[in-house]
Amino acid sequence: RATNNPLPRANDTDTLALEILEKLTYSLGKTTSVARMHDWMDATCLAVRDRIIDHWIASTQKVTKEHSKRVCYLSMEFLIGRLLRDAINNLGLSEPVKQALARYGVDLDLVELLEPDAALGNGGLGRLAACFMESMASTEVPAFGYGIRYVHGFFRQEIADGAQVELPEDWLAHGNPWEFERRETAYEIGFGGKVTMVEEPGRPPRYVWRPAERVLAVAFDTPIVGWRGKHVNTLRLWSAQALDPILLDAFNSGDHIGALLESNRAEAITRVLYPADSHQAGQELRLRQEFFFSSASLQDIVRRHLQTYDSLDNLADKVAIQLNDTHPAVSVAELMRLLVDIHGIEWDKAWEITQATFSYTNHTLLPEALETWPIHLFERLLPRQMQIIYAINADLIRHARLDKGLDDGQISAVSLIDENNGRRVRMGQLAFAGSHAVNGVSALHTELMKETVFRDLHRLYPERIENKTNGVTPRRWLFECNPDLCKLIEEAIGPGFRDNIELLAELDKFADDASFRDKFAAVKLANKQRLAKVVEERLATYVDPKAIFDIQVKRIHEYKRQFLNIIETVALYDQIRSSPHLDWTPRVKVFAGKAAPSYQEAKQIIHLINDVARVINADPAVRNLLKVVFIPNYNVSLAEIIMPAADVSEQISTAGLEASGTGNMKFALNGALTIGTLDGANVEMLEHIGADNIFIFGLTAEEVANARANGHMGQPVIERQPLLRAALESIENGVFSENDPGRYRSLAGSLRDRDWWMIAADFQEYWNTQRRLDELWLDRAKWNTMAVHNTARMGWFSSDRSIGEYARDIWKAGPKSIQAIS
Ligand code: 26W
Repeated sequence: RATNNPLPRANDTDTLALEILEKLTYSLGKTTSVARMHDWMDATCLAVRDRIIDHWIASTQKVTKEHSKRVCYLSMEFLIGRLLRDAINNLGLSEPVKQALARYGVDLDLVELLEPDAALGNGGLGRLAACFMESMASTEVPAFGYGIRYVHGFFRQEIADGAQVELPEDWLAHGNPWEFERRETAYEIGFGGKVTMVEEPGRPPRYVWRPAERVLAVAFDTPIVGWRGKHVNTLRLWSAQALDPILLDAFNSGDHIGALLESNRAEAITRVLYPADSHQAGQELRLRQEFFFSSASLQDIVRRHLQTYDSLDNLADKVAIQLNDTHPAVSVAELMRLLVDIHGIEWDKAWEITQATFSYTNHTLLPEALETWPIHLFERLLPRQMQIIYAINADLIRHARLDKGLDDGQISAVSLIDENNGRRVRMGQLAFAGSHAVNGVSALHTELMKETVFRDLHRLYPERIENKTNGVTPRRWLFECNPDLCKLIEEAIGPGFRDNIELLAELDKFADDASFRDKFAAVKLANKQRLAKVVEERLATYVDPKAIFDIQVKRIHEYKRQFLNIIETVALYDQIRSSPHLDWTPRVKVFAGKAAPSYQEAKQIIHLINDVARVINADPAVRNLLKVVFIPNYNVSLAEIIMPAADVSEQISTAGLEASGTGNMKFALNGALTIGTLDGANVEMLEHIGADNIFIFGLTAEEVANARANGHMGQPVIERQPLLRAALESIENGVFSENDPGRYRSLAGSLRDRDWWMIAADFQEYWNTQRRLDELWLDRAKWNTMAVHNTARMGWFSSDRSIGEYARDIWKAGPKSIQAIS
């Protein structure tokens, strides 16, 4: 029997030590005596990779043989982080690899730190895609992730004199041990040019697109291994290359620079990730990126399908394509082009296939983040896709008017073309129209989708919108980042939770067991000590691990309200100074996160946090009762240290604005208590964890909408609240920015004005809730009981559960056991 699958390898230390040595010798050309730490890192990755490949080949063969339906997850972002620990842990090799390296005097923990952190994403949406990839592998859903192989991922952040500085990120500089270049898997991607109609006797007219420009999309594959190595999926990222890398004519005639221009222009498409996660950049290059990876992925999907089946009629039975937000929404038009223009399928039939194949996830309702493209740009870059969008729109409008009786106003609301802002293509409506299922990412967000951005489309297609609440992978966000807690959990309830995370619920009964609680608290303290060490190393600031670690880490955005947090910090500082005799609970306020480079208000908030930190940390009057730290360059690897070290998790967005949040889940899973608003998935966390174990405050989404509609202003509220008033005055009078006293005048002014983010409106309740936490800290047994309840009740927020629901309700793919979940 021909198979390239070797016998299963032994998982003992001897075997691994030998394999790592072989990689060092024959793949890297180094001996143990000259090997540097990065050589050990490469050798370890390569040795572990071989074992993944064994499983990868087996998984691929099984899926092919069984003709299983595949999920294709199209995402402009995959915020992966490091992969070595994930791979070692999922393959059950943690101990043998550690021991094997120890034989050469090498520490696995230090080796892991040398792997670059793959930051091919901005924040929540990209990290969700990465968690989903891991969960699809772990739950054996056959899947391809499709995205872009950015040369430069999300920028590196430094803080200089309190302000954010952006530096280029260069994760590929020393090669990437996980990826395989597939030079044979390459597709031509066109841009611009003309569309002509070809008429042949006896046949309907055909449209032929002749692009003015073509670039090549080349596949790079990374295997994603699931829990216990049961299944391995592929993350396929596209890299742009010039079709003709150097123009030989120009080269030969001596124009050496000109000869390379084309390859530069082509390769620019995948050079850099756009660093804005809340504002549409509107740049032509961005639209090129979107079409580039959409078209490459669809050509790949269609080609692979036709390798097995002789027709595209059954495409939707064999592939489900998930659109991760609207970034790949042009796929709807591109698949129609492939089906109709290239494969000669009749329009209505093609539309049926398209709708049955696609589904779309919305991740934000913020109007400024909804993608629209000017018609003239779209038309110039993608002339045929523009025609197809017009045709889809005509069908949609005809249906709305004739079958559903919509009036002109309602028609203009559902139209794929926005006529009110200089004619633009609405990517959200396009994704909605082209999909059989559309989902939000938390219960609240899904309801708001129905009432706001998709109100009219929802009325037209009331069955289409459904909810799929986000989740996070417990492998990375509990097992790998908090091994000591897992050991403790296993001692209490046995190892079953590692295969079925909902079994964490059995931990609930240990919440009142004093000896368990103490051990739980001891693990938390050790994790806080580890974070304190990082803070000391990076900021030269001492923080006391015995104080409350109160942490807010996420992208910096006005709606996420880091500003509210820092105002409360300033108010607390004032109170400690004016009443030093009171019994204040020591607190460390930790912040981290990046601002989009062009988002001035967010950058000001970072500056303010750093200014406040400098003043408070240097003031002997607060006697270490309060410390403020902003840790630069927040990324996945830093999050893995932070999540296990939190006592308090700040999830304080203006209600109705945070679609779900996933950091909230990581914190609570690791035993932090949440202070948060009734927003996104916080609402469902409240339901699972129970009102006694979470600290909810503030206006509801409905109250926010009403306040805004009724012309809410901050000033009258500020007048009534002395704490807020004093804190705001000190910020706007330059107490924290003596060299530039006016620096925060406009930031503070925005609160006095319409207070759009309801910071003044929510301040007093936020303050009161923080003081309840202070008080609770004094009863440590009670605090720890609540912390245990948090960990015990967070199992439902596993991305395995999210993926199970997508598989069952939307994709109709994956193992029968998953599709049968209740
Ligand atoms: C066009 C610019 C742009 C780029 C990215 C606009 C919007 C985005 C993302 C959709 C923003 C994002 O990451 N949203 C977050 O998605 C997470 C995963 O569902 C949610 O948990 C967060 O609440 C949501 O803000």
